[in-house]
Amino acid sequence: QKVVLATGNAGKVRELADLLGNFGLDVVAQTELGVESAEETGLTFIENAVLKARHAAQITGLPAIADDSGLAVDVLGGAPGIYSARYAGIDATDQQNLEKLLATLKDVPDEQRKARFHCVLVYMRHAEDPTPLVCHGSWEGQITREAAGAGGFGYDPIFFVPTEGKTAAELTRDEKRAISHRGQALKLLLEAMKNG
Ligand code: ITT
Repeated sequence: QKVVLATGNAGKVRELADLLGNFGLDVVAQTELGVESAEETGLTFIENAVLKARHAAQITGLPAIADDSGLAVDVLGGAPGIYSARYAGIDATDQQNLEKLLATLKDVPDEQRKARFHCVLVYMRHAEDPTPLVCHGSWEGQITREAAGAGGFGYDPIFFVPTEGKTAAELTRDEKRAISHRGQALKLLLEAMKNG
């Protein structure tokens, strides 16, 4: 079964594609099919994931899987949240976003630096699918004072995972996937897809 992965984010593709492939899906990233990113006008991770999956399904005629995710920082009232990719501006790089967050939290003491990643994965069988599969995972951590580690993507170098004693960027891909927001959402999605 061919499925389009409705993301332009290479980090997400790395963390999702091989397990979906092992599950028996023939995964193609939307960029390989020339699909441009959908406009993310939703106000929730769920809405944005549905928008992205629907857009890719519409253009390709294939079933689609989308990932909407982000980082919610307690002391910022859950920001940057759904705006995580655009935190430092509309075309901001991961590095710029991460630096803006470190600067914003400069005077915040260690015990107030709690944060969590969220990931919503959506599977749509076709663009008009009225009952998409929707799965959510979250991951608790703490924002560091400086970046560490070269793995992962996005905010991983400043996301300290207390259970591992390392940042997310210091974990291997398999270690991250075993516990991350995306790994959890993916496990739920594969179970849901198995059941129809
Ligand atoms: P697509 O919409 O094309 O999938 P995107 O990068 O724009 O790609 P989002 O709108 O979902 O994706 O934004 C997600 C943001 O959250 C982005 O800034 C990521 O770097 C960050 N993020 C999500 N998952 C992450 C993870 O596992 N590690 C670090 N940062 C993550």
